Amino acid sequence: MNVDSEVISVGVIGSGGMGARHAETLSGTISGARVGGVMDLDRPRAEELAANCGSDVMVFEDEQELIRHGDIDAVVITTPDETHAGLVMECLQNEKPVFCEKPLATTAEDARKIVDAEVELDRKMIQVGFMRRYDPQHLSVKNAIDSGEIGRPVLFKGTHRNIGALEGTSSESILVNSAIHDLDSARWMLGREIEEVYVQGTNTGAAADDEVLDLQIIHLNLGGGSLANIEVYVNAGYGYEVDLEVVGDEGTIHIAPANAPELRKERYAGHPVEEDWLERFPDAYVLEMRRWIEDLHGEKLTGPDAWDGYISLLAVETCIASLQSGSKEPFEAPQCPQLYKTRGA
Ligand code: ISE
Repeated sequence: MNVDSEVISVGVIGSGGMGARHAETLSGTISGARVGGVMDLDRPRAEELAANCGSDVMVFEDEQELIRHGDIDAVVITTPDETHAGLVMECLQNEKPVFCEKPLATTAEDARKIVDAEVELDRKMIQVGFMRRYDPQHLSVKNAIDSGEIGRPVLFKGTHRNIGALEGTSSESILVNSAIHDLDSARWMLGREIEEVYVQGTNTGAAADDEVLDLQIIHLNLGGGSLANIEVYVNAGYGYEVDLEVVGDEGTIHIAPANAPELRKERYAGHPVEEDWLERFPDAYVLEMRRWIEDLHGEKLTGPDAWDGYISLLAVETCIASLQSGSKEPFEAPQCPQLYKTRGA
């Protein structure tokens, strides 16, 4: 792509769970890349992560200093959602390729500004962390659909459960922070654009907060007779689960139920459930980083891009409108710029 260095020096902004996972992957598992710097407002945590990633990893307290540093070739952003848009823009202004965790921004308006800035550069610089697209279980379902094994896919049935809501969760932030994965997944799996959304929510009473609609059901119409039905429940309590079945007119396909084998013993049959996304998607996180680095060494970026980040936020905002109006809301995707039409492999 546009990184000439034999070993790409990546600056990681944010040293929490996701930042640490990506940094450790980059320094431990992937050839052609290294962690060049770590930034976090929590300096001791940044220092600890930097030390885990090598002896010569720089530690920054200022994001812009990291982005602008001459020895940083590319950037990974894993900071809180509301900081993403500003940091991605800063990367574009400095012409540094950037891998940004989802969501790309917290409003579609900010995501559109990013798209416009990237189109202006006329070069894809951004990958968004929709890691389900790299999850081997999701990929085997996607490959089956694309090879015609279940005929014409007509229904995406998704379940997305978190063990407990993040601090400060609101009915809207569940859509911005969690359901955005499912909206992207439905578009990607079915290869169609959303045309209409309808969202209902309820407060389950599972957590102290009785205002938040912590269980939401999203209905999507993706055109051509394709539908999606997605449950997002952030206070499931028992564990973390992402489940998917796609129904076609010649059969259905379900992702393999778990990473662990099913045990049958003493009138029990079952398997352990992961605690969170880091436990559930270990391979996906490695594969998305590996591919990103390969693409940076190669011709062009092939992963989920700024357009996917933007469209998913437009869909989120339509979901919020539906939640508030209690009605179906139409969704019309804007014209896709040429830059995003050729996605590579
Ligand atoms: C979290 O930020 C993620 O991205 C997880 O994949 C998702 O399942 C969770 O709901 C989000 O809070």
